[in-house]
Amino acid sequence: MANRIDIVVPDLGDFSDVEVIEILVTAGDRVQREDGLITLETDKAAMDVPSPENGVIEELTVAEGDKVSTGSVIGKMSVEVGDTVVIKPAIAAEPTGDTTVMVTPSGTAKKSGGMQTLVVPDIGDFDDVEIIEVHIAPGYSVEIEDPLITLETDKAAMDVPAVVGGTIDSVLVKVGDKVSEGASIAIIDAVSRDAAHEQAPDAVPTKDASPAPAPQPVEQTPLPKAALPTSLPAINEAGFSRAHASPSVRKLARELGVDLTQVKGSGVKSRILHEDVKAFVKAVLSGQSAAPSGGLPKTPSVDFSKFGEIDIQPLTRIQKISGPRLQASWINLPHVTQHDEADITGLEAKRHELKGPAKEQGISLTPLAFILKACIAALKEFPKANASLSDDGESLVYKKYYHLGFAADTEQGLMVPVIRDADKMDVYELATELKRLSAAARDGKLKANDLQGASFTISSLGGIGGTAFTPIINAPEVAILGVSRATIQPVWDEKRFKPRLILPLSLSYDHRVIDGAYAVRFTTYLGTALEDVDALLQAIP
Ligand code: CAO
Repeated sequence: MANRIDIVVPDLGDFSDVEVIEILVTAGDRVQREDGLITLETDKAAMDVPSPENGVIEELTVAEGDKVSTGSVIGKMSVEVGDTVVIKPAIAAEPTGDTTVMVTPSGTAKKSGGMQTLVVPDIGDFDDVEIIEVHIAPGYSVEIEDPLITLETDKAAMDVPAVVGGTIDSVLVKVGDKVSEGASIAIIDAVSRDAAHEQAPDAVPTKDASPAPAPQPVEQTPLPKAALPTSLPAINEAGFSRAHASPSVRKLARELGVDLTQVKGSGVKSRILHEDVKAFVKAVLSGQSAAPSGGLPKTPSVDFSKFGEIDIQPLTRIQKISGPRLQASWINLPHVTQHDEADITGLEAKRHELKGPAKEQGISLTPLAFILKACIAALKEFPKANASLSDDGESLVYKKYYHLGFAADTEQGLMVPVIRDADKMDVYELATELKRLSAAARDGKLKANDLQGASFTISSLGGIGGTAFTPIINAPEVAILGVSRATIQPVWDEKRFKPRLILPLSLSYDHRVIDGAYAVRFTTYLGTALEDVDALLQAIP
């Protein structure tokens, strides 16, 4: 037996006469409690009205463009007896979980740009609302309306978007903080609104808006057409959170495994609608649309709690961004790793001599500064290692600059700051830059520019240990040098074994660009350069 009940718009807080912008269900649809039924939008918010119960929609009495307020009847549904048939007119009484409110504050940006504080806008009746997600970090580029943080009360989750575009200078909140209207979220180095308008006249962010700068400057290279799979690409978490879509569309996309950054929105202001998500899935499955990555067999999904106690910790934002990029490089580039060794006995003797005086000047002279210097020499001799493949894969782009990235281990995850024009620096300057950038990485103070434009990368695990490893190339670069811990080894000098300090080197290279002979010539040259410490110490060539 079924009961027929009215579907009523719950408490909308201060809003009334709110426009219906999307109808999410039709008569005959079976829905679960909290499924979105219609989407409403005010000048400050987009919100889904959730189903009050499990049941079947009998009719909807509203259409897109209609205006509704708290208590408006929007349709009827039949609810199975046995289910609680209690309609709670106030959303306040019922946690909705799925009700996301996109709050668009009415704040304005200073015309001239400059440092500005981003604050929590009017969020209706809510106070002391918990931050459940922080979408930004120092150095991130944001566009107007990009989400900064997500707040959650017992009745709603809401994104707080940027009112001005620019580069985040510092973030003043963290997950778990409680905030109210007017609380400071972040300091932004704003671009002027005029400038933003020049790029996007209606100031509406599009899905093509430039994403936040990545901690690793790795571009995702599409698979060749012939290899395109007919399954869905992996979700790009960074882009997903920026997509212009209502909560129920996001939920649908999550359920179907659709990456919203790949979907073209056909709604108002390019909003992604349910139909867009469904059309995208159909197109991919029918092979009409090319999924840019993915299509790989999935690893098994395991309920670990069946085997013992577990603790689930969310990935950091940096891990969420760098993970797919590392995977893209690993999948798209044919990696080969050349292992080699360099005798750095002389280099270390000299470094120990210079270390003390350098320290007095505040310079920490580690072996890495010398390795960077030797790499510059090797890159000049073997320019393919400093090149990239062109987008069409038909030519090589040789770079006349030497911007060296180096992997830095931080609490938030792996970051790759870039030493610009490293060829113009001596070992002391390189050591100074290493220290400055690795400290900035660990303190979350890197600027977008510090993370971009590397032409070659070094990943040194020498301070920690290890004998060899296979670093993943920071695509679109074509090579990366891994450095492990130097150890004393017996070396035969035709008469006897001598104790020498041997540094393990591991050069991963893109085999489309560099072949084995070129790679081993590179590492041999690098080893020779590391043995000639006096040449490395010479002033800038
Ligand atoms: N062999 C032996 N000792 C080494 C060495 C090597 N290859 N490299 C560094 N050391 C020594 C240094 O000399 C220093 O000792 P002293 O103070 O006595 O001179 C000590 O180890 C610590 O060095 P460091 O790690 O603090 O400094 P660094 O300049 O070598 O490295 C940085 C800086 C940022 C690269 C490093 O701190 C770091 O984060 N490394 C991890 C990189 C990483 O995670 N790579 C993996 C990427 S893939 O997941």
